[in-house]
This record gives sequence, structure tokens and C-alpha cells, in this order.
Amino acid sequence: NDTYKIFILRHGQSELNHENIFCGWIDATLTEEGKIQARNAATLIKKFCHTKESLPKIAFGSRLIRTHQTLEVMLDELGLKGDYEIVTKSTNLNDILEAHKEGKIPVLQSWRLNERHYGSWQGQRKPDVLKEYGKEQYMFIRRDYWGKPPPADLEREMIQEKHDKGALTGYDFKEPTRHIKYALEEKSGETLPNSESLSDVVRRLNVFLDQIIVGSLDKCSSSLVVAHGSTVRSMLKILEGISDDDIKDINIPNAIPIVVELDKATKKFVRRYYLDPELAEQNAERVRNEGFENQSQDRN
Ligand code: DG2
Repeated sequence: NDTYKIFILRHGQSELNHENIFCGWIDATLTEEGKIQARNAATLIKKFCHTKESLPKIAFGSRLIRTHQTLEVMLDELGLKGDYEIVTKSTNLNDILEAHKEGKIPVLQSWRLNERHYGSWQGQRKPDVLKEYGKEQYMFIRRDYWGKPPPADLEREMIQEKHDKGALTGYDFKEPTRHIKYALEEKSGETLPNSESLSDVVRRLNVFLDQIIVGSLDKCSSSLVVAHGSTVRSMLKILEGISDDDIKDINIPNAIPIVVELDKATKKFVRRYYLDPELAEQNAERVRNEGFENQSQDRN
């Protein structure tokens, strides 16, 4: 076989997806439906791969819990659960591949795969934002390559995060959870955003995608990436060279694996397809229309 395969998907349905709320960097967990979607995604990959040998040999997630939960369910369903090792703290490819040498599946969790930071829209219901901004601005900020929401009031965001976890009382304003959660990144000098356009996401993801995700393929030949709506769109844009204009029309459904094949010699893009194209099309259409109607949130 002359291609490497990257299985790319968006996490399963999160609590905030279910509520039709902009999530971004808020650390929402999966719904029960989201966990079922994750299991189904793994079943599709298992069927596609036939043998254990051709299953992904390395996995990537963001620093947000919804991707960790999706990965955990998937690795379990793929029969790899006992074999994986989380290597969050390293961004050095050789360190990451150490685990691989011992027969482990390294799982790397990086903020570079986080959802785009949705600024002040985070925690707000999509229909409310649509009403406040109007259709044109709503779609521009949500889908244009250069559209960027107003910056987040980080204190408000932290309150939201605590509130989601049911722990609003006793919150210390001098110690925002974000600085605790991302202490490692901040210590190593990363500049973390408080609002991003898709073009900002592409910029922060580009080198990581090229050097770490694509870079690991010579050793691992197939990999699994569980990311978010915007980071999946960014990956496809970079790998395929999709134009700034065309990327507007691509919407990513929850937990349906996309296979991206790259030529082994050149690492250039060869083809891309969904493992369940019909369901993907239906659910992508729902994602496109979020905010516009009172839709049922059952996505299967
Ligand atoms: C969604 C994307 O991201 O929202 O931030 O609410 O993949 O983490 O659920 P995800 C969010 P849209 O850009 O599709 O409105």
C-alpha cells in the first residue's frame, strides 16, 4: 500500500453542543450520546482496517476533556486500551516515539489542537448570538476564514467553566483556572489566545501538524487525531490546500472519521473520504444551520 492514513475526527457530542452553546476553550464533557458516537466511530475504523496491524499506532487529542473522553472510548473499542500511554508533556517527536518502541500507542494532547478560541461568544447560545449580531455578522465571524469574535473577558469565562463543573462558590478570582490548566504551556512561553479566527488557528497548528502529526507517519504509518470543528477544518485546509474562500462551506459533524491519505514518498495529499459519508453529510448540514432554527439536538 502506497499511502499513509490519518483518521481525523471531531469529538463526540459535548454537553454544550447539545445545548447549542458556543464552546471554544470551555472544558465541556461528552453527553451519553457523544460516548455512543465515539464508540461507533471506532467501530467504523475497525471495519475499515480489518487487521490489528493496520490500526492507528499513535493518537492525538487537544487539551480539552471532550477529546480525551472520545479517545478513551475509541481506544477501548479498538482493543488498544491496555496499550496506550499519554505523553502530554512532550512535544519532541523522539520522546513521543519512545513509547511506541515499547509496543505502546502514544497519545499526545496538545493545545494546538484545541478548538478555536471563540472569544466573548463562548458560553452563549447560538440563537442568541445570531439575534444580537444579525445573520451576516454571525456567519462572517462563524465561518469566514478571517472572521474573529470579540475577545473574551477571561474572568467571565472562568466563572462559566467553574459553573459548568457545579463549583461556582468559593471561586478565587486571583487564580483563574486557565492559568492552572495551561501552566505548562505558559511556562514554556506559549502565547495563548483569548479570541481566534480560523486563520489564527491555521497559524498555530501548521508546524505542529507538519512536524509532529505528519512527521510521525514514517514510524507509525497510520494515526488517529481527535480534534474539534475548527481544528479539523484547519487540518483539511492545510493538508489539501483548500482556499480561504472554499473552507467557509466545510462543516464537520461530531465523531465521523475522515480518512486522509498521504503519498508515502512525498507526504502529499492523495485523497480524503468519510467512513460514513451519508451520515456525515446529514450531520454537517445540521452543523451549518446551528443557531438558525430550533433544531433537535439528536445527531444520529
Ligand atoms: C464548536 C464549533 O466546537 O462551533 O466551539 O462551539 O468542535 O469543540 O464542539 P467543538 C464550538 P461552530 O464553529 O460549528 O459554531
